[in-house]
Amino acid sequence: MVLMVSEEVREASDARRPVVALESTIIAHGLPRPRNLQVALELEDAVRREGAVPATVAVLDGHPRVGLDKEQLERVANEDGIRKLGHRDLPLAVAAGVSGATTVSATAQLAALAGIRVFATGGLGGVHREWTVTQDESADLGLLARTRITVVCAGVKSILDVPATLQRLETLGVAVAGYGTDRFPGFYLSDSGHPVDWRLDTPAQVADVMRAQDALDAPGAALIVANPVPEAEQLDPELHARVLADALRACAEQGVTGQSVTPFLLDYLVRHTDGASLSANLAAVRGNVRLAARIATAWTRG
Ligand code: PSU
Ligand code: MN
Repeated sequence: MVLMVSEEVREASDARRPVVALESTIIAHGLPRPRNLQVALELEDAVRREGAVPATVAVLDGHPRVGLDKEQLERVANEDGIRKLGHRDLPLAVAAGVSGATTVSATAQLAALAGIRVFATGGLGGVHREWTVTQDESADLGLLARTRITVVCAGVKSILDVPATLQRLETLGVAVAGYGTDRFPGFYLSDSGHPVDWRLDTPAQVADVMRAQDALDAPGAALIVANPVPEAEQLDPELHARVLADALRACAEQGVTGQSVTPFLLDYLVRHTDGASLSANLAAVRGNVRLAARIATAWTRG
């Protein structure tokens, strides 16, 4: 098997102790250096403090890895030329022997392969604005439509067309629930301005839904637990609207397309909000990681 699962993660899984998968694209391409390494370590620590085992996922020298040691995390954070790998890129990266950070889609696929059921990230990819022209829809959505995993996120990235993404998730049959809210969170913002149909308030309730997914033996699809960033830590909505409009304009003017769009927009927001978008992003991810660890704990107790 090409998949390399760390000893710590394998032991925890075998003993049915809680494990939380973490993606690495946010580390390599979503956050600025040197803060990114600190954040990677901090997120792993947050999972441990909740009594669960973190399993950061990446591909190193053609080996897909689930669970990284400190040196491997450092490579993801600092290595120049580390690629961004969606799930379609995995076989190509393995055969070529290259290294890359995994997006939500690639992480979910590898985590599921390793038998991990709970996964935390910042914001999901989705349908981009101007979709009718560019056809740019993140591969995250298609993969989540056929992977039985619970993803804790702060909604979808607000740089996207949020209502179109919610519609796609409905069409694809992916379950979505707000955590402690009936509003769909807006990544940097606590509320995207759109409602969600279902609300869950405790990790035990989330675990019940996961068990119901299994009991129904329905087609393998994800459960999205949309956990809002606390209002006190969100990005100022007015600043968000203004800078995002500028960022989208700059993206179009500079002809940025494909995989580069998301990192470009996230970086633009960091630079033009004086780091405020970074603080909101980090607050969201931290909250998601903690909640994911609690859900994984409730899940293993069932
Ligand atoms: N969440 C963040 N920052 C990120 C991402 C998520 O807070 O950088 C990454 C995830 O890995 C997600 C990817 O899968 O952005 C989506 O990229 P694209 O739109 O190219 O599919
Ligand atoms: Mn894209």
